[in-house]
Amino acid sequence: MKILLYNPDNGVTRNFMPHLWMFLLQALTPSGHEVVLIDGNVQPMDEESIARYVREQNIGLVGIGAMTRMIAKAYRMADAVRAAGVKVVMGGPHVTEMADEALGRDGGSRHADAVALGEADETWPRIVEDAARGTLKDVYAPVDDFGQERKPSLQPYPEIPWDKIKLEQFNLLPGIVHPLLRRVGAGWGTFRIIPVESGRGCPYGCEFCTVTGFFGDSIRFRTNESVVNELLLLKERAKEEGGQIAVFFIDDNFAINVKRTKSLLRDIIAANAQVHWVAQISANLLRDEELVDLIAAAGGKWIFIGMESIDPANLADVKKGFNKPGEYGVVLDRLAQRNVFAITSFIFGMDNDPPGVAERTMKEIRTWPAGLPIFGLMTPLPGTPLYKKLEVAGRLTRPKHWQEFIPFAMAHTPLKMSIDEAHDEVRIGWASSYSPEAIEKAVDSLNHKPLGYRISIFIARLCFRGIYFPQMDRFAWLKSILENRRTIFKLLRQGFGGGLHAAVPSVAIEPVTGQRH
Ligand code: B12
Ligand code: SF4
Repeated sequence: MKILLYNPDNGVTRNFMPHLWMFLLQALTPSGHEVVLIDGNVQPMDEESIARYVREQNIGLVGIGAMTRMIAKAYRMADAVRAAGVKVVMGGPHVTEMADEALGRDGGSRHADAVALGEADETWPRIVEDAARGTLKDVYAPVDDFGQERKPSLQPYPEIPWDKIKLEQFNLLPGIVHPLLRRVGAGWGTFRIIPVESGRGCPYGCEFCTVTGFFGDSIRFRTNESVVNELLLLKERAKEEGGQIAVFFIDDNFAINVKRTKSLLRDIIAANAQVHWVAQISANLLRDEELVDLIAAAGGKWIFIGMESIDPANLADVKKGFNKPGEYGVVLDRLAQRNVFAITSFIFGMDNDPPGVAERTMKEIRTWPAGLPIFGLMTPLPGTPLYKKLEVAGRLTRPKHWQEFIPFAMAHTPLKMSIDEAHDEVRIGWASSYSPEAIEKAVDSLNHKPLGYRISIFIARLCFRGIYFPQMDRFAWLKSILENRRTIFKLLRQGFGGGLHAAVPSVAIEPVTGQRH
């Protein structure tokens, strides 16, 4: 049987990284079946083209995975596939919470022939065999013979053949610049970010988060050896291709067990398996100096920190009181001293946020080392304690907000401002962090750092700008480049002043093969 795994586009940004679930399920597919992957963010498709594709390619089963914000598109694509006579199985965090919606048991129309609940590592081979036999069931739950929930242990972990997988669609560098970059320096043909997980689960249970409910509070880790081998495979591929590969450790809290993280980082260093990487770590765990030293030595370049708010009352309200705003600056300085920078994520529209929250937060951010701030709105995702709380209180204004997804729009009324005011706060956060002036300031503030750091912050800011301000086509990119010409000229002047080689960003996109640790 030929199987298509499809991830719909989010309609707002291009994807900078493939989705791990597709590669994982491909690796877990029983032999004898062929699996093709299409990520809609890089290969846009509409209903007609997916229906044509499955017919022309003789696809026997389509698997669709989606987060809540992509689910409306996922359902439309599933409908088109089913209308073409091909079975659809859906999985991922949204349908796990809303299986009845996907199966048409809630009064709406049916979109999926089958739904895989929760982690599908162990159910996927069964789904494929059932589909091949024509005995697909409605629901596949990860349970043992006694009906008890069973979470995959991650030991053993499937080997994802990164050395053979076609990754052309995920090259972040536009084709037009390849020849030029090859002349600038060896190792510049491609640049990709690859998702790698080293563990699953987070016990913290923040009110707005899907993770504790979905992956459970039982934390599971792969063996150090299996992670190290994956990194070595990626490093080897980058070398062979003359390209760049960076890794995104997608674990929700990469340092949730500090002892184990340190041991993994030490093994990465010992095996010379360092590539540049990004990971998500909560601020409280970054108090540990030794951990931060090891992060830097093991290739860590960017740490994503869910700061959420600078107001302790907000944090306590959403059960994230372990975040201590008073120590944010210290933590960020500690990282920056080791040339590791932070993606700092904030949520506006929390119940204790009055108008002016964006400016107050910005004031604080400006005292920190330049990083990448991002701003979102409090969003009640299905299945979260937040959703239930707001539903019970009758505060949901769009209880099924995902059916008509609007980016950066609230689905409930906050307590201390109106919905429109909350939308304004988010706009202010993005506009004042990503205006040409703000970008120039951020780059200038790193004048004491090597040129490569400044270039990498600049490129990253331009890319992150696109999360809020649509930047989907060449014209939008050209406009953005033009607006930021002052900073570009400054960087170029410094680059040529120090020789062209010095202009090559040495941090975010330094050749992974050029070991310097
Ligand atoms: C990496 C990641 C991202 C990446 C996404 C890009 C990418 N290429 O991966 C980035 C950083 C861009 C991102 C952004 C966002 N993310 Co995100 N992200 C994650 C994260 C940390 C890891 C995803 C992952 O790979 N997990 C590991 C794999 C193995 O798990 P999985 O994807 O769930 O797949 C398993 C099962 O779900 C199932 N499965 C999944 N799909 C399918 C399909 C089929 C057919 C089958 C059978 C099974 C199946 O099988 C897999 C193996 O067990 C998750 C949290 C988490 N730990 O999962 C959040 C998570 C998915 N993100 C979330 C959110 C909310 C967002 C944002 C909306 C945040 C924001 N406010 O801006 C944005 C929106 C992104 C967008 N582009 O639209 C939520 C989604 C909740 C929901 N109900 O939708 C999560 C769960 C985190 C959370 N705090 O709740 N994210
Ligand atoms: S620490 Fe992060 S992953 Fe864990 S529950 Fe809170 S928001 Fe979710």
